Amino acid sequence: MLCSGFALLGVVIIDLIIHRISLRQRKRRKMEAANQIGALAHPGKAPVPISPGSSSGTIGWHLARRLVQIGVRDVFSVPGDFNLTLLDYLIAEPELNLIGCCNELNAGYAADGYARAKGVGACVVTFTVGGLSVLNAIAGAYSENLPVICIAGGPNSNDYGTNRILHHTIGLPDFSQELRCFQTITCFQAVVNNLDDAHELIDTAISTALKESKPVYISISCNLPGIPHQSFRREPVPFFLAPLISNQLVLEAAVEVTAEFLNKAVKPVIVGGPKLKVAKAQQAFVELADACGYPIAVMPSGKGLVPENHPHFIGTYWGAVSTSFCAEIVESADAYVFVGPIFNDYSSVGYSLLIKKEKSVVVQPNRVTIGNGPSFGWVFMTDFLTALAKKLKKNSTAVENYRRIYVPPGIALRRENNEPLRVNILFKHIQEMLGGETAVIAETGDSWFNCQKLHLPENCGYEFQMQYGSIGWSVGATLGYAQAAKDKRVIACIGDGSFQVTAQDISTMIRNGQRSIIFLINNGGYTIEVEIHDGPYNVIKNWNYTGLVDAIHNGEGKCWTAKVCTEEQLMEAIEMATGAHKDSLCFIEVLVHKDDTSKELLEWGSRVSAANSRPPNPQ
Ligand SMILES: Cc1ncc(C[n+]2csc(CCOP(=O)(O)OP(=O)(O)O)c2C)c(N)n1
Ligand SMILES: *[C@@H]1O[C@H](CO)[C@@H](O)[C@H](O)[C@H]1NC(C)=O
Ligand SMILES: *[C@@H]1O[C@H](CO)[C@@H](O)[C@H](O)[C@H]1NC(C)=O
Ligand SMILES: CC(=O)N[C@H]1CO[C@H](CO)[C@@H](O)[C@@H]1O
Ligand SMILES: [Mg+2]
Repeated sequence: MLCSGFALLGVVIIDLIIHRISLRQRKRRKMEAANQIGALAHPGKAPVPISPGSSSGTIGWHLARRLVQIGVRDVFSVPGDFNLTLLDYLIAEPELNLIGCCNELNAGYAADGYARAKGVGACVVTFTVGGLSVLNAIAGAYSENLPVICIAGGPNSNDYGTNRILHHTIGLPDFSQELRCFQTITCFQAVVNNLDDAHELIDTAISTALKESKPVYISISCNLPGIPHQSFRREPVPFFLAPLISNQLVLEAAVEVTAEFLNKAVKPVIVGGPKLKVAKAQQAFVELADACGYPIAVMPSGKGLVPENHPHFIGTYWGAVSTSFCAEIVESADAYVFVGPIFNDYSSVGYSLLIKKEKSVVVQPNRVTIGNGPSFGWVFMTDFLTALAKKLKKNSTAVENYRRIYVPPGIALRRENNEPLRVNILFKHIQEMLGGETAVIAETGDSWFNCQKLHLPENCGYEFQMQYGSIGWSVGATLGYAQAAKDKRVIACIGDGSFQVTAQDISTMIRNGQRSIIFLINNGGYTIEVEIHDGPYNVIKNWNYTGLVDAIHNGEGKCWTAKVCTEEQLMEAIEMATGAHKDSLCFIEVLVHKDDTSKELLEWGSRVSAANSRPPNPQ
């Protein structure tokens, strides 16, 4: 699969090269026209556009071409004087679209959302003030295994190794803080302040991001983007990233031991985790499930990676807050295969899972461990699952048990007219909106739990940030995801507290003609925090959220807002958002009671609270 992916990329790239010439000609005409208008409007101050012919042979051109080759079409940015010339080279590339954001944090989150939909994302920021502002988003991309190329404009190359104090720094001659911060949250850092090694550094950074599926940092001195250099004379040859190949002998041994272990189990199950995505093993996972007949469950952080319409799907395994009957089947199994799990304090509900290591097989992207051992390395997930599928005896005992005991969950009660809207009713209606042409984006907060219970139809996207859990992520991620996945309508569920962190970039969504539907769930505070540990700090100032979005809209672009307090108003708003306003950004503020939470949050909150407050171990 990996191989065919690269072959496809190759074909796409050749295609792009062929089209480039005609696109360049078109762009040149466009720029000439724009230049004439600009010259009239600002005599003597017209920006000097880079004519496509003259940009080739420079770092700026090389970087722009590389981004296009790997599949980036939109770059999220905030300009600054340390990087403006670089931006000129990016906009000179006909196939790149620069999207200006309100702040760097959102630009980083947008690159994250874009990478989720397209496989890779990029953002450009200025030196230190921009770089330090985007850090939180890049750390989040690391936690989610997303290849995000974070490009920062750097100081003039002559300033390295001098004692000068530069602006946009903390006022010391040492200006390496930005680099040192990025060292801890990216898998590679390229500091380009010399043309001679620029080609190698840029290419190593970009290819490392793709190979490791992690973010990288590229800093480019602001005086270099436009200087031609021999190494950039030719169009960069597209990357060929050799696929990882398992050690055949280890693979055989791992499969043999696992098959022996599972074939003697009475009611085995399989549970998919979040690393299925980075291992690109979703298809192999389904093939294994089909071949062995075991039930398949998904860990909360893996939601969206396991097909929920599969006949063996039994729900989300999340310990005490699992979907109905799922935990019972998983925890009573005598063997379970966890594929790509991450067990942390949240996914383990405060370390309360009833899972025994000796009954488990843990399949990671490059390693398989059976029970307390043995453990096999340099075995890749897809190879392993595919080979294991051929060696397992079919055993449908656990699926049959599940079907015997299963009772469907209750349906939210119909309320009297004008009764305040309940969260469970809101999500009943969101469920009805889902299809293969939608994607759900779930913000940290009670939306984690409410969205977790949505039943995803085939091809419905699902994104959230459960390992890192930084509130505000979803606004930028919605912007980036919608820009990358034009065939899907994004449905974002965002709490009021989270929205207050990053609200500004609603502006960028409107400016780019996006048509996402945002449900702003206004419960007057940080409800998820209330359930872990309450205090006066969990109450927030109420805003006029629709008023805010209307003010940002300001009559430019297509945006529609509504405030809803009852089920009738909600139904009417959804009808408008999917009908008359289907081509607009739709923002629906849903007012609910401050204590109206999912029941899962109540249970999970008390368990996480107990784990947080474990006393120190005796010394
Ligand atoms: C950047 C960041 N700051 C603080 C937190 C701690 N935190 C976790 S959830 C949360 C509140 C979320 O409130 P809201 O978005 O309104 O969600 P809900 O009320 O639905 O739970 C806070 C402050 C965090 N996760 N990330
Ligand atoms: C499952 O495996 C057990 C142990 O090998 C076997 O006894 C049982 O018949 C199998 N059940 C089904 C339905 O395949
Ligand atoms: C909230 O904003 C809207 C404009 O979008 C306005 O009509 C409404 O009066 C405002 N509400 C309050 C309480 O000011
Ligand atoms: C607007 C702009 O391009 N700003 C600066 C970017 O860096 C070069 C090189 O240092 C400067 O000449 C530009 O003024
Ligand atoms: Mg809230």
